[in-house]
Amino acid sequence: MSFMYVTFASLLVGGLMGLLQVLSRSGKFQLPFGINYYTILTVHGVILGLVLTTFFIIGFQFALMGKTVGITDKQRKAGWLSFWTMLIGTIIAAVTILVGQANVLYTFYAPLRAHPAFYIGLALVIIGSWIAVFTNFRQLYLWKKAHKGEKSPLLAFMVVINMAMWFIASLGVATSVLIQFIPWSLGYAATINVLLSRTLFWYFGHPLVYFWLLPAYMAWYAIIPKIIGGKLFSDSLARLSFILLLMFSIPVGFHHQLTEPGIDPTWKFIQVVLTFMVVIPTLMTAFSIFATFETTGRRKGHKGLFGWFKHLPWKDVRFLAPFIGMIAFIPGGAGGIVNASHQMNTLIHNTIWVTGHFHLTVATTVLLTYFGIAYWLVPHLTGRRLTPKINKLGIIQTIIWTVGMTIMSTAMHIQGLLGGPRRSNFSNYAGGEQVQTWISYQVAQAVGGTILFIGILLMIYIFIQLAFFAPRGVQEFPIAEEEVNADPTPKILENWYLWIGITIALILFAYTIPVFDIIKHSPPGSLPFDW
Ligand code: HAS
Ligand code: CU
Repeated sequence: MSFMYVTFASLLVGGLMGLLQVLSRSGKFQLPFGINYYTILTVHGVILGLVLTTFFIIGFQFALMGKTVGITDKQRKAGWLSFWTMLIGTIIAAVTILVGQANVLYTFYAPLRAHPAFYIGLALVIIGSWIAVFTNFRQLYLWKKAHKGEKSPLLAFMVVINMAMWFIASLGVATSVLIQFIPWSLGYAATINVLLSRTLFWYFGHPLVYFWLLPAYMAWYAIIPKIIGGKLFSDSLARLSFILLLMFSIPVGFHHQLTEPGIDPTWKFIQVVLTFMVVIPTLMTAFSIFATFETTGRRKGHKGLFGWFKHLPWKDVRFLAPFIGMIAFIPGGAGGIVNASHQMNTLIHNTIWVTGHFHLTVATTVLLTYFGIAYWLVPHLTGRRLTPKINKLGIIQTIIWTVGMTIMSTAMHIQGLLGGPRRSNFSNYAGGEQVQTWISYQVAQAVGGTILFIGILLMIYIFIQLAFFAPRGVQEFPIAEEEVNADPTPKILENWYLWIGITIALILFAYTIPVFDIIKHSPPGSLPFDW
């Protein structure tokens, strides 16, 4: 529950920043008190992209582990240590940004330089998350020891995959922060290798987006079926798709650096191929979820080609919110395929199209699923119930979100194609001729963003109701079961040495030579750019 408090406090703070941004970028609104646009942009990205997500995920995963494999007192203490380390890190980083000492955005690209406290705060968030990683590993390990020969519970398996991915990936950003950014910001090193820092960031940055997505997949595979009154579609398929996501999430960071000079195109090509591989487990997921919907509906006796679809529990927000999330992933994922295609990337890179892409993926697909989880997880934890009234408010919230995001994200995609930049405040570029071609889309974003902010206020209200005021009761923790006659899950799917081995081999293959090149052939390091 503590993790949830930080999550929803972050939603409010980060969301307010988002509102200020869309208003500011419309050119019709000046930030008050001389606040720097890039300060609020950094708060927005760090608080929503890094803090909200990480706190929600780790809290949710602790809940899943506790329910499936159990938690000892010692592990609970480790959970608290993880929480406080992350929270202290967050506060240090947040204060540094708010006093204007870290206007470097959430990607903190060198040579933009922040006050050392910003990097130290981020390092603490990562270290805190590692405590959770090893606690979760130990939870499953102890369960396995006590249940020799049995297969691990599906959700615990999924949590461990996500944490393994997170740990391997965050080693990249931790290296960069410890070896490059902290010494440089403290003044021990005069210059910094920009290309290396960005490469280490994206080695982490792409798996980061899958670290956000996998908890949503956990809910789609193993929780939604229970909510709709069905069973797990296939335990083996779910595990296989998580293994593939682990393997193909990390060796692909170059698809964020396709326009970056200094990386051999051959390696960009190889990483793009690996990027496209990730579509396979994603489509496996889509297939099996809709198969669950259909088999459940047919088993309940709904006839015709689409009878099962009509009778899905549309009025249950625990289902509706994640479902809209799934639908948003169709345009969101298709946009990702555009981004990853080298030629098309040259058109959309650094335009607000990319912002449109990730507001569909992380801010709709992922976030609506997180909301869908919170509707039952929060009352479950506080010993309350999701009442029909709050459920209805949740449905309204989901609709507000869908409308606001459709307007904002569509406008972002179109403006991006017209060349509208991302990561920048309003500017008419001294003439304003080109700005005129896209300014109406920018205004549409202000409209969509304002609707979204109303959605955030409603969500905060719902959260407070569920946490403190809803009537006492027992809220179910929905976990789907397997079919009675399900095929046994092949043992090989739990061969951690094999899958982590392949993952590491792929990473070494995709990164060793280009990183070696980057270190060997780099131009002299860059001086800091402070503002
Ligand atoms: Fe992305 C940039 C490529 C997925 C998040 N992405 C970003 C950034 C973020 C982000 C935050 O290659 C910005 C980073 C920054 O600040 O610079 N992305 C992809 C690809 C995928 C992808 C190939 N992204 C995500 C997810 C995210 C996320 C997931 C967050 C959660 N992305 C890129 C690239 C860039 C990028 C480049 C860099 C751009 C640049 O130049 O800067 C894939 O994983 C997508 C696979 C998904 C699909 C869709 C499958 C459809 C499904 C629904 C099926 C439902 C059905 C039912 C079929 C192929 C699962 C239909 C039934 C009905 C009844 C309707
Ligand atoms: Cu990516």
